[in-house]
Amino acid sequence: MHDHSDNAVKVSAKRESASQSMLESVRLGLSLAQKELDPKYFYDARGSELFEEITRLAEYYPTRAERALLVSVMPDLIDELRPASLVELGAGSSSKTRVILDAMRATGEGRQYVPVDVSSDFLRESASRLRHEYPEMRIDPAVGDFSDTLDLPPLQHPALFAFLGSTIGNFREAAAVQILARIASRMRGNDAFILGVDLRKDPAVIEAAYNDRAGVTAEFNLNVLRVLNRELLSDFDLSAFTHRAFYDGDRHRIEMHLDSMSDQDVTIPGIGLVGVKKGESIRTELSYKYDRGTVDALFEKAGLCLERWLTGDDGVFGLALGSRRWGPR
Ligand code: SAH
Ligand code: AVI
Repeated sequence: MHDHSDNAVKVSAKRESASQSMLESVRLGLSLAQKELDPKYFYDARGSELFEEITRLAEYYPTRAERALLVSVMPDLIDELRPASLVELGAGSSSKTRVILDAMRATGEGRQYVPVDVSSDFLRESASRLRHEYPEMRIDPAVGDFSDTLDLPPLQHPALFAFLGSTIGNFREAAAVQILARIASRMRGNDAFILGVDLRKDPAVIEAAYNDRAGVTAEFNLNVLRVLNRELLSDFDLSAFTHRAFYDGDRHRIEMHLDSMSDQDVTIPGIGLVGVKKGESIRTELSYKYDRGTVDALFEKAGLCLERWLTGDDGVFGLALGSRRWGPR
């Protein structure tokens, strides 16, 4: 009984501190000249479902391209690395991860899978499906924000750390390096790391992926306001904002915005009134696109060595295999 109520107190304290940090993050983001929101707030259960829908859109090529690459390289790579565990950051539905889990099953040495995600309910549901599909593996979901800490259960080694889907691209360089360095700090002995990145290509192809005709990306974008209204009791009027996404070829990144259609005052308890002018926007996401050189530089700064760079013949998506750099540079 004690354990149960202690746990309830811990859970409620954790929620309290999460909403306090959301309030701080929103306060800071909306005080900038270019208003900004942290993209992690897209992902409540509905946001995670909308992202899943995005991955099935004709225009959204990254998921299909990464899956094809995983299918072509993972069986041999896993046979070579023979990991006992897989730790995945931002796992979502773990849909593509099954390619890796199947290869781990084939070696007979895969014993543990640790999906890490902020989207708590979605993660737990996905974990319970995985337990049925991979009864021989220990499925240890870890709810958490990898840009803050990486609270992991005890791991079986060698471990393979995976960060797929080009989610690294949603972070500016300094924040991306911090996340990669945090992963590197968890690596022991001959643990390995695999990073999935969307590659630079025809801007029209990239822009289409973030401006689908069915409007799913627009719904996903607006979901951040729905999350804020629920969590912070704010009163954003979703019908007064429209989705806009464009590729910045100089910075090699997509920017996603919510454009305000009118002059409005939004009330956010704990912050107060926030004025948003007609034509002003809130930037909700960046999505950087890479090449081998930029990934190499990120790895270098994070204390990782780029061991292998894998792309399909089409050059659409890249997988970078890394090891921890133990010695001095
Ligand atoms: N890896 C999956 C999902 C990518 S979507 C794929 O490749 O399809 C990005 C995922 O990262 C979402 O599931 C989201 O909830 C999670 N995420 C985003 N920011 C996060 C953060 N700061 N900490 C932990 N998870 C995060
Ligand atoms: C999760 N992340 C890598 C996606 C991306 O492409 O940047 C999120 C997304 N935003 C709009 N569509 C998909």
